[in-house]
This record gives sequence, structure tokens and C-alpha cells, in this order.
Amino acid sequence: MTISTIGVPMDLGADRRGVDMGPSAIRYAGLASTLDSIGRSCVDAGDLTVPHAEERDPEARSIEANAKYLDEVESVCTRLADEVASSIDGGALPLVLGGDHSIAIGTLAGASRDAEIGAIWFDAHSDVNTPETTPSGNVHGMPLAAALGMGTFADTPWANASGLREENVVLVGLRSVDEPERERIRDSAITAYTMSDIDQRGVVDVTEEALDIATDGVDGIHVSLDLDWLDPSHAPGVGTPVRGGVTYREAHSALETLADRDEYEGILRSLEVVEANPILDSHNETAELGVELAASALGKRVL
Ligand code: 6HN
Ligand code: MN
Ligand code: MN
Ligand code: MN
Repeated sequence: MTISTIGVPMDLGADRRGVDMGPSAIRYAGLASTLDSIGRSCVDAGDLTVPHAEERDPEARSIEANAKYLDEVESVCTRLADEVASSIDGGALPLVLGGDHSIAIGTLAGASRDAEIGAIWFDAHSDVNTPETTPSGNVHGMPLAAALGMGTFADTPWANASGLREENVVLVGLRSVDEPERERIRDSAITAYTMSDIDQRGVVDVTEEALDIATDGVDGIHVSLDLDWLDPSHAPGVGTPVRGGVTYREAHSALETLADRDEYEGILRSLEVVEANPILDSHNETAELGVELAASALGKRVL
């Protein structure tokens, strides 16, 4: 299956500059040649146009407290959803490059437009805040809640992923969850694995179970890879690092487990790599890691 790369130079959801350069950094790190070397054909659909914070009318720039730049996030994610859906329609596998994690709202909406999907969320954070619970106002802490129509996102149909049910959503690698998010996860049908689960059971066992749950009764799954899932010693170039993340090998093992399942069952419908911030990075190593991990997810084999 051809891979269709879609860059989304979004930083408004993190309210932090630099993460908008993520798609360039990931391309610069050799994405196209790496995918070529593992025998995957790849077309680059370029970048979506994302407004800069400075373009806002100064009158309107007074930042919304509870969901900053939500109008701009809506406009970008609505276009992204169309791109993702049309690339799937055309028989390709969309590979979305962020940008901050708010773009997952668009990816999930597009991937679930004409299908039932599951989602695996590799992340230090649970990203289920809503405008009522957010501690920061940053929409990159809310995409999963938005996709599932939680809280006031029940009133924003553009953000809802029609074919995604909580029962098929799995979070893997959590270590930073806000108190209202804990309650929300407990009250939902979402499955969540913390870093302690990975410590105790091993990342392959946890990923196998995550795959069982995400794929149960659906047409395919979306895999969202927030690079802050990894320990900051391996992925320093992210805006919200949290110590105690997965190691380099654990991350590859998890994505190789996904690739093995995909080889036999053809489950992967869309993939996304987010939160690479070259301004905070050291010699682009976090973007390089993103490329390597995408290759593992897409079937790279040593022998
Ligand atoms: N991410 N829970 C925090 C918040 O502001 O809502 C952090 C979110 C981080 C989001 O890394 O994609
Ligand atoms: Mn920019
Ligand atoms: Mn995230
Ligand atoms: Mn995160």
C-alpha cells in the first residue's frame, strides 16, 4: 500500500513556537529515503497551510482561556480530515506529520469518516482534557476528548470522529495525567496502560493486548505516536517532556509488534507522528527517531 505523507505545520495547539517546523525536520531526517529503503512506495502530499499566531486580528488575539486558537484548529483539522479521507479512498495509507497533537482531531475525523476504527495512543499524556478541565488551555491536551465528543466537544461536530468508539481506544505509556483526566478515563470505556504496566508486563505484551482491544470489531486502526511517549533522554525535542518514558528499544519493539500484526491482518489505516520540535531538539535527533519509528511501524526488517 502506498504511503501518502501529509505535513501539518501546526503549533497553535501547543501555544509554543517551533513544533510547526516538525514536518520539515522529519523530512530532513530522511523520511522519504528511509521508506524507500524498506520497499514502501511513498508520495508526499506537501504541507497544509496553517495560520501563524501573528496573523490573527489583534482584537481577536486576546487568547481564549479554555481552548486557545480553537477556530484555527477547526479550520486546519477540517481540511486535514478531508485529505486523510481522500488518501484512504485512493487506496493509500496516510502518514500525518505534526505539528502539535491537536492535529489528531483532523486525522481521526478523516480516518473514521466511512469506517469504524480503533485508536492506539502512544503518549506520556492522556490528551482527554476539554475546555472545562484543561489546566493550560492548549488544545494539544484535548484531541482524544474532542474526537470522542466528551464534555463541550459534544457541541463541536467538526471535531468528532464518527466511527470511533471509546471501547476501541487504548492509551499506552501514560505518566502524566491531570486529575480531571483520571476521572474521565475511569468513567469511560477507554483502556489505559501506564508506564508501570509496561515495567511490569513488558512493552510487547502490553502492545499485543492494546492491539486486541483497538482492533476488536473495527475496519482498521489509527496509530498516534506522540514523541514525548519516549524518555526525554531519547527524544529531547518535544514541548512537554516527562521523565520515565519508554526506551529507544521499547519504542521500536512496540511498533514492530504493530507491524507484525499489520502484515497478517492489514489493520493499519492511518499513522501520525507528532510533537517533534526542532528548536528544542539536539541535532534533529528527535525527528530522526520519528523517522526510524515510522519505519518500524511500516514494516522495516533487519533480515
Ligand atoms: N501533548 N495535560 C496537559 C495539558 O495541558 O492539557 C499536557 C498536555 C500535553 C499534550 O503532549 O500532546
Ligand atoms: Mn509556521
Ligand atoms: Mn499527546
Ligand atoms: Mn504527550
